[in-house]
Amino acid sequence: MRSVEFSHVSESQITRAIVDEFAKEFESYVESDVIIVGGGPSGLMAGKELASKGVKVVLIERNNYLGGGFWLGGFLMKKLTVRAPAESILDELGVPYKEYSKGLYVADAPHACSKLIAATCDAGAKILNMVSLDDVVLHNEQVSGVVVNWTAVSAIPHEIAAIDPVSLESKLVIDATGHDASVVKKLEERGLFKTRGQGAMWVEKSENLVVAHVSELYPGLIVTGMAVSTAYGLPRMGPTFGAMLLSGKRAAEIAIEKLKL
Ligand code: 48H
Repeated sequence: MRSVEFSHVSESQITRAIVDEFAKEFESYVESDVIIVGGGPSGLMAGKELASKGVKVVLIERNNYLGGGFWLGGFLMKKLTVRAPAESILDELGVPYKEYSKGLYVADAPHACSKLIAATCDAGAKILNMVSLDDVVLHNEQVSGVVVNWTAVSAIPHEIAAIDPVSLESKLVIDATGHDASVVKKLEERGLFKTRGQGAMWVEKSENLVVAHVSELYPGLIVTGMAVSTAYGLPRMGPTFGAMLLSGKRAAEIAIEKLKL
């Protein structure tokens, strides 16, 4: 192999580059238009749509990796399905797929997931990974941001270190935390909403209902993806992702309408 001469850069300069750039970016997102909690297919899709329309958006993901359930499709078999008309989103993202039967499309999950992540980042959404939702900011009965902490903090027993979280403010928050509906549950803890819990499997009903129920569930809080099923007690759809992508798109449309007011 031919030798390669890398540029002369010190260890301290590498550290400075990381600290400086993180601090600048983090500071600029302490206040944003929209905070999305959850980086699965619905959250990524909402982030891509919002950022591509010039909305200042930050996406918070508790894991190191983005994508949620979109990496695997179903049953550890890394093939994902969407039903018509959601193949239009695969077209938009440039994801190859095949029509398996009428109106049912199959794609490679890692390929689709990485295209969606790249599209969201390319559109300009900022990502905070390894950061978990701790609470909501509530001003005058309006969700006005989130309280967050490093995910690693939750692994430290409280007796060893009590590490306070910080707040990020926004005009709107989107709950895209999947089955957990973590943001909605923060309202439930205070008696402000009653989640109905996810319904049983019924694919034919489920996807239409999920997209139709994407809404501002509480002032300042829009819900999307599987969090919609959990919040409103809708049937689940199993390993098919059309409603996740289209509900993310719908959440972005609702957010844009609200931001115009
Ligand atoms: C920060 C958090 C927190 C938190 C969770 O589960 P997801 O893929 O969610 P969706 O709704 O975009 O897609 C659901 C889909 O993957 C699925 O499970 C389907 C279609 N199931 C159907 C069925 O019948 O079972 O992604 C949610 C993301 C994950 O990356 C979590 O790590 C993250 O949200 N998250 N991030 N703080 N408190 N809670």
